Amino acid sequence: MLGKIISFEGIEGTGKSTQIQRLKIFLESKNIEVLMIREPGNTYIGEQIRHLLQHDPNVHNMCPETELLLFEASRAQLVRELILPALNEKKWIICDRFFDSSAAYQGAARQLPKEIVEQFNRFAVGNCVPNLTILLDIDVEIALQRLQQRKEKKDRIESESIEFFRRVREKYLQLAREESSRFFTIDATLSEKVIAEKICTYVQERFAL
Ligand code: Z5A
Repeated sequence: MLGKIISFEGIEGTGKSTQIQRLKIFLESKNIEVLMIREPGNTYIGEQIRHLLQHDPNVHNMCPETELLLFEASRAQLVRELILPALNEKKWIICDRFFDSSAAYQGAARQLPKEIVEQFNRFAVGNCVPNLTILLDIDVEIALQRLQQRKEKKDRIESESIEFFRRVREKYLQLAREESSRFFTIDATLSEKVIAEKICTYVQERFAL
């Protein structure tokens, strides 16, 4: 049997990184080997692309088409260099974002054609579709308040308008309705502990751990 892929999605500040750490500890307590990845990034190529996409101070005018292709390039490399080998070793992969992020950010928020984004997503990942996608859903204003407490400077995508993030959130909710057997949606305003308990209970039951 191959390993499994669990992806986490949601707008920024929903607590993905926090919950991923907790799920990793839970899975390891069941003697499951876990590989954690984040998009974009992880491979050498992916980290160079992450810098270009988010932090390079010389990037001011990236067009949506380029943005999509860069996310997909990072993803294609990640799948072949890390995810497929780990699945073959029966590891479970926890992804901090995967192709649904492109549907939400580049498709819905940047308003690139849905069909094009879907085609590029398929091209980048091949058969690597998550067994489960956990959507941490939160009101955009609350997520942005959480992020304001951070000291770091906002990156290029974080600097987008509130309307942009509303479109991202709506798209995630739509995907969760359309693919209800893959998605598990959680109210991210609950406490960290309660969210973690809900996720671990769900994963335990779903995969009969
Ligand atoms: N992007 C894209 O456009 N297209 C794509 O295909 C892909 C990505 C793959 C990657 O950002 C950016 O790339 C992202 C989408 C875009 N940009 N935006 N905007 P990233 O990797 O730098 O960051 P992120 O994925 O958006 O996540 P984040 O900022 O690290 O947030 P988070 O992981 O969801 O949340 P957190 O760090 O766990 O928690 C945030 C804060 O809330 C922190 O202070 C916690 O202590 C607090 N927290 C966590 N849980 C709770 C609860 N339950 N209650 C109260 N407070 C909490």
